[in-house]
Amino acid sequence: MTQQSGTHGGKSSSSGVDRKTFCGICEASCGVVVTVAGDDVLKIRGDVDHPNSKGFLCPKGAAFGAVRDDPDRVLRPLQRQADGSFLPVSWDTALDDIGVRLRSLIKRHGTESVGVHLGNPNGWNYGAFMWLLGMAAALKTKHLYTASSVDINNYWVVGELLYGHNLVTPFPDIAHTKFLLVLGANPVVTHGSMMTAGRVKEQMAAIVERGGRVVVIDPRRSETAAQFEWQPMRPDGDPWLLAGMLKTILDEGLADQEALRQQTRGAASLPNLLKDVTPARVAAETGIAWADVQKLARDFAASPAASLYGRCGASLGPFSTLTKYLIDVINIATGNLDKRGGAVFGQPMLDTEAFTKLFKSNGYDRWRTRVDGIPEVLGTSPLASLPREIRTPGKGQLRALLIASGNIATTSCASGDVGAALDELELLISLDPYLTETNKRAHYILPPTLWLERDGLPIFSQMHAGVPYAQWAPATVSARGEARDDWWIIDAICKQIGLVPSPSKLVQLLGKLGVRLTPAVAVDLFMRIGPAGDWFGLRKGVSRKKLYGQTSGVQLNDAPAVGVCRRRVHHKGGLIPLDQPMMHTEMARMVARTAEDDPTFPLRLISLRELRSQNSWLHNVPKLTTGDRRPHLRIHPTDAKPLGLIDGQEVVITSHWGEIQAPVAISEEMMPGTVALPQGWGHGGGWRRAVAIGGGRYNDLTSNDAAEIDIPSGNAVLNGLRVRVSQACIEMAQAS
Ligand SMILES: Nc1nc2c(c(=O)[nH]1)N[C@H]1C(S)=C(S)[C@@H](COP(=O)(O)OP(=O)(O)OC[C@H]3O[C@@H](n4cnc5c(=O)[nH]c(N)nc54)[C@H](O)[C@@H]3O)O[C@H]1N2
Ligand SMILES: Nc1nc2c(c(=O)[nH]1)N[C@H]1C(S)=C(S)[C@@H](COP(=O)(O)OP(=O)(O)OC[C@H]3O[C@@H](n4cnc5c(=O)[nH]c(N)nc54)[C@H](O)[C@@H]3O)O[C@H]1N2
Ligand code: SF4
Ligand SMILES: [Mo]
Repeated sequence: MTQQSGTHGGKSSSSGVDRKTFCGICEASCGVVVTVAGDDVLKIRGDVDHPNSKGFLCPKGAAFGAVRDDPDRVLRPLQRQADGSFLPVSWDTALDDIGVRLRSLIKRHGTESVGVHLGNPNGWNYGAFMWLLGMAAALKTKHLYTASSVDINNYWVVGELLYGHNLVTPFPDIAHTKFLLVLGANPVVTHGSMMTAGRVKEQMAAIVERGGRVVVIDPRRSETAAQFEWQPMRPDGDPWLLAGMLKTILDEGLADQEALRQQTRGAASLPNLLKDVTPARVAAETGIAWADVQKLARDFAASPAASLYGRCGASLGPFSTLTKYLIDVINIATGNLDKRGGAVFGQPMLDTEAFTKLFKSNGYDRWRTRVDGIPEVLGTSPLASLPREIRTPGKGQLRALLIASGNIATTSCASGDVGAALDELELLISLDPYLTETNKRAHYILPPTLWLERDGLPIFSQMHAGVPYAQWAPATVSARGEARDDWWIIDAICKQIGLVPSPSKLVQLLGKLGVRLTPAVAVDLFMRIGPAGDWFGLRKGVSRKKLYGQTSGVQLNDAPAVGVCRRRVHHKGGLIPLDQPMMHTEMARMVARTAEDDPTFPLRLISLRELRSQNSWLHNVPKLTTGDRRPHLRIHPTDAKPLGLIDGQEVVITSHWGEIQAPVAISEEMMPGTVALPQGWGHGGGWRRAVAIGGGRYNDLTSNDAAEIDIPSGNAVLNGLRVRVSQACIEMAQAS
């Protein structure tokens, strides 16, 4: 089989040829123009013709040529030796040996002993995404893990509960809103998550310019909070704040009864849900005066077009499903769902909801995990359970794992435990361009192409695009070394064990008869019969061929359609069922939980994302790692002073579960009592610059205890950790 590639009619410029695609690093999926000479990437700049990003580019996208040409990049399959070192081997040797090992393992323990993990970069790698899910389906394994369980499982659960499909996730119509309420998100740095809004900083500034407001609720005066109205709040105060706001809206008759009648059923249950939410408790849990909570609720309800938006800060606490439920209920109850300038439904080029429904991949709690009994979400198990699934004997014990673009020994909760558990696997295969702290434990590291080197379709970003658009661009440069598209590698591994990676019985059968689809053909077929498709020439619409000819993308609409709620809700009658027994249970659990201060762990730790980093990677790029890039612990002067800390001093951070070191940065950007540390650092393996930078690994402080996660969704708790901070030298002296 050959790798997929396409012709790319680029414009010549004096020093090379310009080719268009989109940046495959984060959800913004900015359109880019890549200047190529021969096979060299000379320059990457923003594409002014892109319907969403309109020429924007951040430092990460601009520097990506250095990742492609990184001297530390893995360019041949690597096989681990007895002494832990790696030797390059041929593809045939690697694949044949993987085949032998997998066949033996499956013979002894069945296909359910083999697992698959999808890390974050699969979101810009549609072929890998489909083939990995297809592989898990063909294996009939419950060991399907994704980065979603340390990120966004709460969204997927609430999507299923409220709208009847995990992937239905309304997002702010930022171009038209008059009031954007941001709960635990920092789009000025992260460029938007579950909200693909090009030039997001400018679009937020425009809200204020047209007389509206942007209010940011965050324990840290983040880069976003610093530019707009900042309301500090204690970590994990989110569900309390929202419950207090909803209570105010209902008690004061501010709810939009007509919207509730038109869009929902079960609204009468809401007062009962909030019966134990008292002003005093809300104020204590959030650190925000009750009068201010009430004012926020009134202002939000009074706005002609408001949207409440929460992301990682509201997704990685102990009650994240309840939090996301309350976010949506407030949007709905104030009449802002499915309204211009409110929270809108996406209008994708590719109907991912129909696609997943066709193969029954969407769903919630259709089964529970073997060891911890956690409900499945979209057919996946949570990363928190992974080490226990590896270690707990019995039928279905996880013995072999294929990880594609995941660095879970850093990014998953209890990262130290994850690393140690991976060592216990009979077979670990990693698809990654680098030798990381995760895959240094692998038996094989297989080199993938990167986004510039493969064709691209923004499969994930298109679901939440502020300006609906379609784009599909061919590869801009050829693969380096012996790198292969991830999907090709997955397909080759599946062939070794006689599987066709697909959830479709028909496709599996065809594959066994020798007709193997490529992801491009499968997606093109589906897209052409979909909402934006050309129905094979029967109407004006998109196809791969057409999009390849317009590599900046095609705008499908000025803004996502509104007034579509009934059609977009998959529940019977198109009504949103607001009465959710599980949310009553969660509320009771939250109310019963006493948040007593623990003097031995007086501070609360939250995660921090940086402009020149992407989760746990891009840390080997010189241009993105100038200056002192060690992760610094941000601490308020009033917390630093009694500890006798001075700026830059090394401290020990201790949680219930671990201990790491970091230099401090004393800053008033923190709310007193709260400290913040960049996540994704503390590298090992063969990315030399990243390893040399060093730094503490945030998730060595987090827990994967089944009681410490968000119970309904299995989402990890990574923010709001109770910690203590002490001077490194004093701690060391005590230890000796
Ligand atoms: N530059 C850059 N961009 C990225 C990434 C990156 O690593 N770097 N990662 C990408 C990924 S995978 C994702 S998911 C998105 C995430 O996108 P965002 O959610 O916008 O990113 P975070 O920086 O995690 O924002 C979380 C905010 O919540 C605050 N916070 C922490 N705890 C709490 C809390 O308990 N309550 C409230 N209200 N706030 C809290 C933090 O201080 C922070 O400002 O970003 C994406 N974009
Ligand atoms: N403490 C704390 N931890 C967090 C978070 C937090 O806010 N705080 N955020 C969480 C979130 S939101 C997320 S999404 C996860 C992200 O965590 P992961 O899913 O682990 O993702 P990344 O760190 O972005 O990248 C993982 C790997 O993908 C590789 N890679 C890049 N491109 C490709 C490619 O095209 N193909 C292949 N095969 N590999 C590729 C990179 O080299 C890297 O090693 O981290 C989570 N962890
Ligand atoms: S914002 Fe995201 S998509 Fe845009 S250039 Fe930066 S990393 Fe790439
Ligand atoms: Mo994420």
